[in-house]
Amino acid sequence: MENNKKKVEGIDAALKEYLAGDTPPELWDAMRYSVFTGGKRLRPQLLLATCTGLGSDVNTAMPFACSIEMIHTYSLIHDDLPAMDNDEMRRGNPTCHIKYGEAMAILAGDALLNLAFETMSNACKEHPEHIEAMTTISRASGANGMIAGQTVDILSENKSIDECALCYIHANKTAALFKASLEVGGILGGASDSQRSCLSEIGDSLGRAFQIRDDLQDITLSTEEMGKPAMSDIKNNKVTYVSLYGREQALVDCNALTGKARELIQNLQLKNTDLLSLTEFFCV
Ligand code: GRG
Repeated sequence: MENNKKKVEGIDAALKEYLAGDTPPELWDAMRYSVFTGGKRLRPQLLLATCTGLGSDVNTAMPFACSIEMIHTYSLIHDDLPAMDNDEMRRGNPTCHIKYGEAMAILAGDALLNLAFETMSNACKEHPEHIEAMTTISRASGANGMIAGQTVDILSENKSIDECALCYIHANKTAALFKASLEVGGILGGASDSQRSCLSEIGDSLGRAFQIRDDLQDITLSTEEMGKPAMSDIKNNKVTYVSLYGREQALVDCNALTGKARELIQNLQLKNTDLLSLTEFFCV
């Protein structure tokens, strides 16, 4: 845990440097508020753990790790907006639009997305061979990834969707960024083709497990423990993994996906156990 705290501090220190702008202050305050209110930094940690596990250093990977976190944060700001999930609390604090107003929240999200790509393109100036890492993140966060998942999720509200549609939503809305974190760690760490396909599978499994865990927590944790209203999916009339398969099956499937990811990680014979340790966040 001490080791994990140090890693999160390293990511936070780098994010602070990228988010050092201050004009206009209202915009940068809203951006910093959303980035620095208690995120677990799971995606950047996965990216860095993969890269260092393959023997590469943290510094080359840090701009990409921070960019994934900026994109994740923008997606949360926009997801909380009245036009999407209409949430007033996140991580135990008022959501960005509640604190800064809807217009500033939209702009803060837009600005974080742009800052992510500015950060990655600056990194690619020094290492043009890392352009593939930026392409991977663009694809995973865009209309063939996270935004596609969010679109189908929004279109499915108040509808009884089937297993196939729910699988599509989870694979794209949630798992795509986790998968990209592992893939980018692999690209920057110089993984072989077979290691890279293994990393994609690990990222996809962890991402799906994470969403099932989130669905389980929605019905088992209190509002205080969640940092946002409990039972929100049920209240919003959304089909979840738990409502479709039942709690027992969801527990089994979440742990099976994490177990599969652990097995694949062990087969990779990485140079440290950081990636394996991170899988603890994906079990129930
Ligand atoms: C608005 C384009 C767009 C996409 C939104 C991320 C997302 C897509 C929606 C969030 C809805 C949700 C609760 C998804 C479940 C998985 C998830 C992303 C949970 C939050 O991730 P954590 O726990 O967040 O890693 P922290 O707070 O640790 O940063």
